[in-house]
Amino acid sequence: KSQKPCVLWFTGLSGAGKSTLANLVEQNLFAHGYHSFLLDGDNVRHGLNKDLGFSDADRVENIRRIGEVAKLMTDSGLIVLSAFISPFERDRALVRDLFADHEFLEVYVDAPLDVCERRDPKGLYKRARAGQIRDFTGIDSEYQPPSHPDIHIRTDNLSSTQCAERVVQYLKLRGYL
Ligand code: GGZ
Repeated sequence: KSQKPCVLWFTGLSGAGKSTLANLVEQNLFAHGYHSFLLDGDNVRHGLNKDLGFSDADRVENIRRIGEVAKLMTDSGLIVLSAFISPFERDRALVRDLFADHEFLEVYVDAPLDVCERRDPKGLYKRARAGQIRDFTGIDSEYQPPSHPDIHIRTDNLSSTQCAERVVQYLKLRGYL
Protein backbone atom coordinates (compact mmCIF):
# COMPACT_ATOMS: atom_id res chain seq x y z
CA LYS A 1 0.00 0.00 0.00
CA SER A 2 1.41 3.40 -0.81
CA GLN A 3 2.15 5.80 2.02
CA LYS A 4 3.91 9.12 2.45
CA PRO A 5 6.68 8.71 5.05
CA CYS A 6 6.49 11.06 8.02
CA VAL A 7 7.06 11.23 11.73
CA LEU A 8 4.20 11.65 14.15
CA TRP A 9 5.89 13.40 17.07
CA PHE A 10 3.69 12.88 20.12
CA THR A 11 4.46 15.29 22.96
CA GLY A 12 2.75 15.76 26.30
CA LEU A 13 2.97 15.24 30.04
CA SER A 14 3.57 11.90 31.71
CA GLY A 15 0.14 10.27 31.92
CA ALA A 16 -1.36 12.39 29.12
CA GLY A 17 -1.75 9.26 27.00
CA LYS A 18 1.08 9.47 24.46
CA SER A 19 1.97 5.78 24.52
CA THR A 20 -1.64 4.63 24.53
CA LEU A 21 -2.50 6.86 21.60
CA ALA A 22 0.66 6.07 19.62
CA ASN A 23 0.10 2.33 20.14
CA LEU A 24 -3.51 2.54 18.93
CA VAL A 25 -2.53 4.55 15.87
CA GLU A 26 0.23 2.04 15.11
CA GLN A 27 -2.19 -0.90 15.41
CA ASN A 28 -4.63 0.88 13.13
CA LEU A 29 -1.94 1.56 10.50
CA PHE A 30 -0.68 -2.03 10.67
CA ALA A 31 -4.21 -3.41 10.32
CA HIS A 32 -4.61 -1.45 7.09
CA GLY A 33 -1.34 -2.64 5.62
CA TYR A 34 0.84 0.43 6.26
CA HIS A 35 4.45 0.20 7.45
CA SER A 36 5.23 2.06 10.64
CA PHE A 37 7.50 1.95 13.64
CA LEU A 38 6.90 3.16 17.18
CA LEU A 39 9.73 4.70 19.16
CA ASP A 40 9.01 4.91 22.88
CA GLY A 41 10.62 4.66 26.27
CA ASP A 42 10.54 0.88 26.19
CA ASN A 43 12.63 0.50 23.06
CA VAL A 44 14.80 3.63 23.33
CA ARG A 45 15.36 4.65 26.94
CA HIS A 46 16.22 1.05 27.83
CA GLY A 47 18.65 0.68 24.92
CA LEU A 48 20.17 3.43 22.80
CA ASN A 49 19.59 6.04 25.50
CA LYS A 50 20.12 4.05 28.66
CA ASP A 51 22.99 6.35 29.59
CA LEU A 52 20.55 9.26 29.92
CA GLY A 53 18.44 10.41 32.86
CA PHE A 54 16.04 13.30 33.34
CA SER A 55 18.21 16.37 33.83
CA ASP A 56 17.53 19.12 31.27
CA ALA A 57 20.76 18.25 29.44
CA ASP A 58 19.90 14.55 29.30
CA ARG A 59 16.41 15.25 27.99
CA VAL A 60 17.88 17.49 25.29
CA GLU A 61 20.21 14.68 24.22
CA ASN A 62 17.43 12.08 24.48
CA ILE A 63 15.26 14.05 22.06
CA ARG A 64 18.17 14.85 19.74
CA ARG A 65 19.06 11.17 19.31
CA ILE A 66 15.44 10.13 18.88
CA GLY A 67 15.04 12.82 16.23
CA GLU A 68 18.03 11.47 14.32
CA VAL A 69 16.74 7.90 14.54
CA ALA A 70 13.29 9.01 13.42
CA LYS A 71 14.90 10.76 10.46
CA LEU A 72 16.75 7.59 9.40
CA MET A 73 13.58 5.54 9.67
CA THR A 74 11.50 8.08 7.78
CA ASP A 75 14.14 8.09 5.04
CA SER A 76 13.67 4.33 4.78
CA GLY A 77 10.00 4.92 3.98
CA LEU A 78 8.32 4.32 7.30
CA ILE A 79 5.66 6.24 9.14
CA VAL A 80 7.43 6.79 12.45
CA LEU A 81 5.60 7.36 15.72
CA SER A 82 7.61 8.89 18.53
CA ALA A 83 6.15 9.02 22.03
CA PHE A 84 8.31 11.00 24.45
CA ILE A 85 7.45 13.91 26.72
CA SER A 86 9.86 16.10 24.70
CA PRO A 87 9.21 19.00 27.07
CA PHE A 88 11.22 21.74 25.40
CA GLU A 89 9.92 23.69 22.44
CA ARG A 90 13.43 24.40 21.17
CA ASP A 91 14.34 20.71 20.98
CA ARG A 92 11.17 19.88 19.10
CA ALA A 93 11.96 22.69 16.68
CA LEU A 94 15.47 21.29 16.17
CA VAL A 95 13.99 17.89 15.35
CA ARG A 96 11.50 19.49 12.97
CA ASP A 97 14.44 21.11 11.18
CA LEU A 98 15.87 17.68 10.35
CA PHE A 99 12.85 16.96 8.19
CA ALA A 100 11.45 18.24 4.94
CA ASP A 101 8.30 20.36 5.12
CA HIS A 102 5.25 18.24 5.94
CA GLU A 103 7.38 15.26 7.00
CA PHE A 104 7.24 16.23 10.67
CA LEU A 105 3.86 16.29 12.39
CA GLU A 106 3.73 17.51 15.95
CA VAL A 107 0.92 15.85 17.89
CA TYR A 108 0.09 17.56 21.16
CA VAL A 109 -1.33 14.95 23.51
CA ASP A 110 -3.05 17.30 25.88
CA ALA A 111 -4.50 16.57 29.27
CA PRO A 112 -4.37 19.03 32.17
CA LEU A 113 -1.77 18.34 34.81
CA ASP A 114 -4.38 17.64 37.48
CA VAL A 115 -5.94 14.98 35.24
CA CYS A 116 -2.55 13.34 34.59
CA GLU A 117 -1.82 13.51 38.27
CA ARG A 118 -5.12 11.86 39.14
CA ARG A 119 -4.47 9.10 36.59
CA ASP A 120 -0.94 8.57 37.90
CA PRO A 121 -0.73 5.03 36.43
CA LYS A 122 2.74 4.37 37.80
CA GLY A 123 2.48 6.39 41.01
CA LEU A 124 5.25 8.69 39.77
CA TYR A 125 3.43 11.98 40.46
CA LYS A 126 2.82 10.87 44.01
CA ARG A 127 6.49 10.10 44.44
CA ALA A 128 7.46 13.40 42.80
CA ARG A 129 5.14 15.33 45.16
CA ALA A 130 6.71 13.48 48.07
CA GLY A 131 10.18 14.56 46.90
CA GLN A 132 11.25 11.00 46.11
CA ILE A 133 11.73 11.79 42.41
CA ARG A 134 13.41 15.04 41.39
CA ASP A 135 13.05 16.95 38.09
CA PHE A 136 9.65 15.48 37.37
CA THR A 137 7.90 17.06 34.40
CA GLY A 138 5.00 19.28 35.46
CA ILE A 139 6.13 19.28 39.09
CA ASP A 140 9.68 20.57 39.27
CA SER A 141 10.71 20.39 35.63
CA GLU A 142 9.09 22.50 32.95
CA TYR A 143 6.76 21.35 30.18
CA GLN A 144 6.49 23.83 27.31
CA PRO A 145 3.30 23.09 25.36
CA PRO A 146 3.46 23.38 21.56
CA SER A 147 2.19 26.74 20.36
CA HIS A 148 1.24 25.51 16.87
CA PRO A 149 0.87 21.72 16.92
CA ASP A 150 -0.15 20.07 13.66
CA ILE A 151 -2.63 17.94 15.59
CA HIS A 152 -4.05 18.82 19.01
CA ILE A 153 -5.74 16.00 20.90
CA ARG A 154 -7.44 16.48 24.26
CA THR A 155 -7.35 13.04 25.83
CA ASP A 156 -9.51 13.93 28.83
CA ASN A 157 -12.80 14.28 26.96
CA LEU A 158 -12.48 11.67 24.20
CA SER A 159 -11.93 7.91 24.39
CA SER A 160 -8.51 6.66 23.34
CA THR A 161 -10.10 4.99 20.30
CA GLN A 162 -11.66 8.31 19.25
CA CYS A 163 -8.33 10.07 19.73
CA ALA A 164 -6.56 7.49 17.55
CA GLU A 165 -9.22 7.80 14.84
CA ARG A 166 -8.66 11.55 14.72
CA VAL A 167 -4.97 11.09 14.08
CA VAL A 168 -5.59 8.50 11.36
CA GLN A 169 -8.24 10.76 9.78
CA TYR A 170 -5.74 13.60 9.70
CA LEU A 171 -3.22 11.39 7.89
CA LYS A 172 -5.83 10.38 5.32
CA LEU A 173 -7.09 13.93 4.77
CA ARG A 174 -3.58 15.24 4.22
CA GLY A 175 -2.66 12.46 1.84
CA TYR A 176 -0.16 10.54 3.98
CA LEU A 177 -2.26 7.40 3.66
C1 GGZ B 1 9.35 12.78 33.71
C2 GGZ B 1 9.92 10.59 34.19
C3 GGZ B 1 10.85 11.04 35.13
C4 GGZ B 1 10.98 12.44 35.34
C5 GGZ B 1 10.93 8.87 35.10
N1 GGZ B 1 10.23 13.27 34.60
O1 GGZ B 1 4.74 8.17 32.39
P1 GGZ B 1 5.95 7.35 32.07
O2 GGZ B 1 7.01 7.45 33.22
O3 GGZ B 1 5.82 5.98 31.60
O4 GGZ B 1 6.75 8.20 31.06
C6 GGZ B 1 7.70 9.06 31.67
C7 GGZ B 1 9.02 8.77 31.06
C8 GGZ B 1 9.55 10.07 30.42
O5 GGZ B 1 10.62 9.80 29.55
P2 GGZ B 1 10.80 10.59 28.19
O6 GGZ B 1 11.98 9.99 27.50
O7 GGZ B 1 9.52 10.62 27.47
O8 GGZ B 1 11.12 12.07 28.73
S1 GGZ B 1 11.82 13.26 27.93
O9 GGZ B 1 11.16 13.37 26.62
O10 GGZ B 1 11.56 14.47 28.77
O11 GGZ B 1 13.25 12.99 27.81
C9 GGZ B 1 7.80 8.61 33.14
C10 GGZ B 1 9.27 8.29 33.34
O12 GGZ B 1 9.91 8.33 32.05
N2 GGZ B 1 9.98 9.24 34.18
N3 GGZ B 1 11.47 9.96 35.69
N4 GGZ B 1 11.84 12.93 36.25
N5 GGZ B 1 9.16 11.45 33.48
